[in-house]
Amino acid sequence: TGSYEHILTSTPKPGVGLITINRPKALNALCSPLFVELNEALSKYDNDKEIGAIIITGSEKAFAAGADIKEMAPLSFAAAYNDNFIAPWSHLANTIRKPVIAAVAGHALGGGCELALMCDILYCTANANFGQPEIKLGTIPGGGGSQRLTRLIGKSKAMELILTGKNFSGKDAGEWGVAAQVVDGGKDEVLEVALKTAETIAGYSRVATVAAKEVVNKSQELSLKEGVDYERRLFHALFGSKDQTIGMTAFAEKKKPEWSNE
Ligand code: CO8
Repeated sequence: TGSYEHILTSTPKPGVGLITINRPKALNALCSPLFVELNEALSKYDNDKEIGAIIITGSEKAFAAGADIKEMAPLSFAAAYNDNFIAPWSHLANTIRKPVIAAVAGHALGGGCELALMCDILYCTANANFGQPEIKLGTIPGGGGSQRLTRLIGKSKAMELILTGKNFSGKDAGEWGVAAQVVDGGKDEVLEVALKTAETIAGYSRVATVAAKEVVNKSQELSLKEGVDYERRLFHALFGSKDQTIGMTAFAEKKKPEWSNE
């Protein structure tokens, strides 16, 4: 358990690092100091040999109600540009190599929606409240929402949501393929599902799970041929891992594999 001001961290299951956004006064609005803590906790788990999967969750009311509007309000173009405001948000998507699961209940708006979309697997409650309401504030998404949402749900739907600021439900997120699963109940139930998946992932070889995440993410950036070539190279590379030998030998011997993570 770390000592942070705006987040809580714990390891509720073997191999699982849990980060709970905990800024109830502001519905978990993502102020810059919160993001510094989130990035630090993510890196700590990413570098921890005991951890195989990471979960990010919020409260019953809010996963996160966006970037902190009160912090942003006085910023000038020069201040935002010179300090590359929001850039640290990319840490999760650009740097973290272990699988990250979002367990979303309540509001996931603006930057909160974008944070959920940066995660590798998204679970939510049926009445979770997603949206990119930036247009209502005279601005546009800044944390990748226009890109990730469009890739997930297509141009027309993404345009409609981003241009109107209209929210969409957890149920919609499930139907549109934004969420891997929509869970009946509230935060506890969605977290339970996330924990099960995280525990499963953490039970496999770290070499294989990190490689699996890497190749799936490449599909979002490369052409099909380049992506398949990339996958093939990494697939070949895994013949050099101890765990592939361990896994295949255990299968042949009808034993449970004991992963070395090498
Ligand atoms: N920023 C700062 N404070 C917030 C935010 C926010 N995003 N959201 C809520 N709060 C605060 C409220 O000001 C309020 O504080 P106080 O009690 O001091 O008045 C407290 O949280 C509780 O909120 P409400 O009283 O409004 O609660 P309701 O239940 O009535 O309403 C809503 C809940 C509908 C979620 C409402 O709070 C709301 O509309 N919030 C703003 C949502 C929004 O517009 N989010 C997008 C922000 S813009 C953005 O995220 C740009 C992304 C830029 C890139 C980010 C990088 C990834």
